[in-house]
Amino acid sequence: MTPPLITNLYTADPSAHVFNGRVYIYPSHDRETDIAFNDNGDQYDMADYHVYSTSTLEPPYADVVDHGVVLRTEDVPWVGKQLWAPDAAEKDGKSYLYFPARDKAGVFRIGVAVGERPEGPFVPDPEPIRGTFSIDPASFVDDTDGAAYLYFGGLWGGQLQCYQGGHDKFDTAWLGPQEPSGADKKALFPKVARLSADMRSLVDDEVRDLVILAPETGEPIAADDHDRRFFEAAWMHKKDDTYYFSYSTGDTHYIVYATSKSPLGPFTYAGRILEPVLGWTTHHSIVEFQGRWWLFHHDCELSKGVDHLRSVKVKEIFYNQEGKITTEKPE
Ligand code: FUB
Repeated sequence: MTPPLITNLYTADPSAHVFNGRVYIYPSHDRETDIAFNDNGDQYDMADYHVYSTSTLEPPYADVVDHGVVLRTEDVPWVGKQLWAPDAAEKDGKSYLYFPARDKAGVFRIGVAVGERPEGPFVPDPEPIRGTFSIDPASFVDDTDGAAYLYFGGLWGGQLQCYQGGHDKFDTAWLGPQEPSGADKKALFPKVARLSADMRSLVDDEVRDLVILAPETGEPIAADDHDRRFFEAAWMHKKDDTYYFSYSTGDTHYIVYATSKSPLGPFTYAGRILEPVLGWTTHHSIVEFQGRWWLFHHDCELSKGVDHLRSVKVKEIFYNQEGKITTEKPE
């Protein structure tokens, strides 16, 4: 059994980046609650973020540093509750923490907080990023041209299904653990937006669908294709000239990926990266460090299977000659 990378707290949804030659990890901070479990995710009632860093990804993980609390619910004027999966970016000497939370009306939004260093602390903007909604922001700065993107979205408790009538129309009839289904229905797409030069707003407030196609038909993945349709946990990375968009399939518990030659897509489904782990949720990130590629993820082994008490782990991944991701080292 792989040991957890982080053991001083329960942590989940790890977004890993290499800044200044060191790996920084931006996880959710899970905590005990007496909230009844449900499929809306109410039991994931997190109230602050810690940042971690390390210079080595080999056990026994002797150099993992907890940089302490970098942002709390009460620091952010618009937040009501549930600080879910965050991500971070660095640009022009400043650090940016992107985070989803329910606002005071219970609607998930995405906020940004700015810091002077990757380990924080971070000062939040007073309002959520205009144009954003739902959960699980993932930022990506393209090394080709420096353009920055924000990917986001999540079904059921993440509320993505409430925007089928338009990005500015929140339909409360779709609240809860539901999504489109039926023979001729397309899956809902994750979202992508360009980040402005200040990294704190979207270019033209514009949010687009990130289309994921089935390779065998060239058509969008079907809503009933629960082994491959997007559920939550967006992540983008690039290797050579290929963009890899990876995500969780939610109720089928896989981490899967799709590829494209553009960060805006369309993407074509390409395969699985992680089989189901112990616990309902699965969420990950992928980063290159010292010439090797690493999959950060979480499971519930340390809490002996308590769904909302998760622990961050890391394992090496590989690419075959065609650029397909594999968890086994090719011969
Ligand atoms: O941690 C809360 C939620 O659980 C995340 O936002 C989802 O991706 C799932 O991991």
